[in-house]
Amino acid sequence: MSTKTAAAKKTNKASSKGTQGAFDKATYLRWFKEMILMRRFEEKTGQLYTMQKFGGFCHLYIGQEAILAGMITAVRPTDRFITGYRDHAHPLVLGTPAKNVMAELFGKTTGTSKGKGGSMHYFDKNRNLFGGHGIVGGQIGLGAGIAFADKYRGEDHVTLCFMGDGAVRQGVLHETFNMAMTWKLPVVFIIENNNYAMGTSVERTSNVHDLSTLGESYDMPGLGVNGMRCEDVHEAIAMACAHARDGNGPYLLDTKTYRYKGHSMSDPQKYRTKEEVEGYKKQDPIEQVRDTLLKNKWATVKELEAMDEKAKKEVEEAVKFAEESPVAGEEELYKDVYFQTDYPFLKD
Ligand SMILES: Cc1ncc(C[n+]2csc(CCOP(=O)(O)OP(=O)(O)O)c2C)c(N)n1
Ligand SMILES: [Mg+2]
Repeated sequence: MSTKTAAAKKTNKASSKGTQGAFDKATYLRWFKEMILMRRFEEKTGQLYTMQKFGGFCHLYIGQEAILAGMITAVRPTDRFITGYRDHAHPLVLGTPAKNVMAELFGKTTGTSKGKGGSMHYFDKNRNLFGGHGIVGGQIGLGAGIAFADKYRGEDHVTLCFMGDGAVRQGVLHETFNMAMTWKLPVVFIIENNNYAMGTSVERTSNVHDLSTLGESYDMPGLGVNGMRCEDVHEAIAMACAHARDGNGPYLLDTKTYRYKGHSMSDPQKYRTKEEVEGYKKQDPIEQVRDTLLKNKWATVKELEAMDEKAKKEVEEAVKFAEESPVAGEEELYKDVYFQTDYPFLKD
């Protein structure tokens, strides 16, 4: 007997197809501008971490930029966003000034969370960014909760809930998928599938390697997306958001991407070959967008270099700002921090 559900039939296992001709010059320039800033910011962040300018964990987004660039041209600024700890690029693409993103890394009062969140916990209320979560999969239930609040209030926002391929193996995914489908919540689950959870590949984690099928038991539609192409990501997210906004409930997108750097800053990377990394670099999303801009004569090499220089300058200024900003005084320590004294197990 077939166990395929309606959603299984809806699940499109093939990557969405190339649609390069459908996008205009302005969109490609926007993608280039967004991605080059993310790339330069993260390159500098890696250097600063090595120089011990800031501590804690540090997970870089280099290689994965097409997901956020394709996303930003497909959503409304009023939509909601939540993600895991590989989160430096999310505030950048949502428009948080680079200087405040950098200052947060440095633990300074001018950071997005006054330096109390650091690398893994970016929040920006003005841009509807609800974290930055260090607990793998912690954002999955919270993302559905935000969507529930919007539906309850009768607002037509969509929540974009990002997670890694490792996070999908957390139990909370199943509870959340079930409730989100039952209540038809306006949430799009986006797997930033870089094929590794620390050093463990998708293939070693489970017998199910096609992550776009993970919602089938709940009748949730899913789609595999080429996450190295802004065009494919934009199309998939625009479609999934329209589906959710129209009251049809959640969508699952498995965007296949790659991180060029290690999991965090201390990763000997014994689980993959240099050839594998080089293979993905040949599909670099920034280079792809650059090629399209040049081929169509929408920009000259010089103009693109100038955009790159501008991004580098913005990052340099962000570092200067972060270095010169003050650290919080003692009086700040317990402000905006959950602090409860009446736990039964706490003694005076
Ligand atoms: C609940 C929980 N378990 C384990 C960890 C340790 N941990 C940190 S990152 C990570 C891997 C997650 O990989 P993935 O979801 O694919 O995200 P990526 O790092 O590839 O972006 C693990 C197991 C954690 N932070 N939280
Ligand atoms: Mg991963």
